[in-house]
Amino acid sequence: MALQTTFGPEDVAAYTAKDMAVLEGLDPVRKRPGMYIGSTSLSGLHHLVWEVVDNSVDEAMAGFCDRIDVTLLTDGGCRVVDNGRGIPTDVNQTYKLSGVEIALTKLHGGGKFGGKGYKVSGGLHGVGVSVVNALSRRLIVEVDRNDIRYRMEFADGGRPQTRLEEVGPSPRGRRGTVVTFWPDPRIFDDVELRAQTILERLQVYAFLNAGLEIRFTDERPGGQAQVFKYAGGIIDFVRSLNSSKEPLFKRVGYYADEGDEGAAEIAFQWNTGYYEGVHGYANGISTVEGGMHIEGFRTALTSVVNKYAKAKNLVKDKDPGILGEDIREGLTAIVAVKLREPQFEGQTKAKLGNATIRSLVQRVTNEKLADWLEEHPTEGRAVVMKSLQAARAREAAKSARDATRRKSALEGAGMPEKLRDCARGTGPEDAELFIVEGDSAAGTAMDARNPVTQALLPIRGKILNVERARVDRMLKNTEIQALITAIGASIGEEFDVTKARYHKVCIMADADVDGSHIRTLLLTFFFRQMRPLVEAGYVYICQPPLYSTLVGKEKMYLKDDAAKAVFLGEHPAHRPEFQRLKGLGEMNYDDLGFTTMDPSTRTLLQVSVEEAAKADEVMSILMGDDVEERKRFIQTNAKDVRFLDI
Ligand code: 0RA
Repeated sequence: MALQTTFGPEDVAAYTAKDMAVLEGLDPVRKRPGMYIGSTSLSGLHHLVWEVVDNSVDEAMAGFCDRIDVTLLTDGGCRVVDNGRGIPTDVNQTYKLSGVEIALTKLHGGGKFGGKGYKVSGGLHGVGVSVVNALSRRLIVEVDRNDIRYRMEFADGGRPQTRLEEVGPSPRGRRGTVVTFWPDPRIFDDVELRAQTILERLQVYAFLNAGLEIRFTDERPGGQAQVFKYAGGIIDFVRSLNSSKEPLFKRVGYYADEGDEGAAEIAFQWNTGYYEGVHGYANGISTVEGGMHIEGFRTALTSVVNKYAKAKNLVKDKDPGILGEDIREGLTAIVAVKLREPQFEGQTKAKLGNATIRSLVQRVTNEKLADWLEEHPTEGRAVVMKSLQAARAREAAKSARDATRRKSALEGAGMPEKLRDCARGTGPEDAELFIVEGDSAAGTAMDARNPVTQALLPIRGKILNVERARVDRMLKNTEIQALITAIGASIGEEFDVTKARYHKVCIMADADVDGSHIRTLLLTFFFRQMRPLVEAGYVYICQPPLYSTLVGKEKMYLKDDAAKAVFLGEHPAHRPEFQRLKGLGEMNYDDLGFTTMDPSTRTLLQVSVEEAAKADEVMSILMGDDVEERKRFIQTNAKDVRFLDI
């Protein structure tokens, strides 16, 4: 932050005309606000808050401040109070201005001087509070230093309304700075600060500065108040990010170190999911585009875990090689670095460019992560096992892709032999694929379908069952390969939903436990290998009825027990003669067509991503390596899965 206004004797001596040139007035800021805060829309408006808070956070990072209060006032103002050292109030001999006036009315060219350690930080552009002043219709700064309270007021984009005045004694023992500002409506499209935006940012600041207490109060009508304080810092951050997920192990790993290049602090924990959540920060600023710190972390992580796996004999010769992406599946981590002159690059200036920090993070991770794994063998083993599973799934996906590619190369645009395709007079929008469990059901469905728009792909449920299909094994299954070819849009990262040959892919399985197992398997497969198909809303579940009954001469179908109960409620005089439709194969083609396939009478359930994800979760528990977890799951969900062969 370019708010270095410490004017000790040595600084004054070091000052030259060249340094003076870096200080200018605020006119350029009002002329081109976008240059300083990015925009004059909401993001620019909030930049004012970040700019002020960053200064207080700098004080905290330098070890002089442990509490920051941010308050949104009813009149549209924003107040930031800290208990840091307070902006210097003495007069600088070179400029003949107080430190406060310099900080609030002069632009700093970013030249940082003095200071040991890494107390540089803050403002994305290093612009400082003077920019906030320039873009406010009113601003008041109050400083408590040496038991004296100082005050100075500005208006209309930073014009002093008072001198820096001593307004009385400080409240007992109080030290620090208060900045209150009112954004200028002549600059911003909208001057209403958003509580949620500010809250989220403040929470991150609190996570990144262990022990720092940040209070937020929205005094506007209906506003809320919150306190953030985390003794565990980024350890608590990782725990919170994983709180909605299922951690692979309880402990959150942590290591930190520093060198000439700067300091690095890393916290990590895996969850049982498949996403990578590695978040980088440089001097408290989020680097969503990544950068050198993230590169260093990834490189070392891959090497450390591979070395560990070999050293502990956790991988066998036949196992696939573990890549970085395999290790990062389900990893939640915070990589926070501090350095002297962060270079922010990239589209949104959110990528850290300093190459020295890459070697720092890499070296620290190589040493300390290796130590951590040595000290935590249970966790280390879990990480290697999860990475191996990811590697297997990745390799299986690749060979499945290759196999389908080879096939289509050999057979032209050849479709699987089992597929009973539709005539597809129109495009894929109207084409439907029914994945049918069992040969006899497929026979009935052949008679019931509309051959112009409805295709059939019979699947033998048994095969999937027997193989206890984990996704990697599933991909080797010929039926699944037929499915991939039939849909025609590849899988995994190469999946291209615009190539899908059907815009309705309907899973048709019996309404019993086996049927539910196959549904779960297929949903897992779609979720992991064809997610855009689910996201597009192209995946459906057929709802074949469980019962039929006669009302007079007319046959009625009832989906399930609930539907039966409703029916009995509505027909109290009905003689309880219900036919239980055991399987799809037992229905005649009329019934199947009417209840399940005919668009004008059927019930189809569209699958949401959440549902597919849920299926995937159930699957990973049922098929995973954790026997204890599987037992627990089966006990708590006994009603649904007790007949499953596991
Ligand atoms: C320059 C030098 C010193 C502190 C600050 C600026 C400072 C600025 C802000 C803005 C909001 N809160 C702040 N707190 C401190 C160091 C002063 C010293 O050496 O005593």
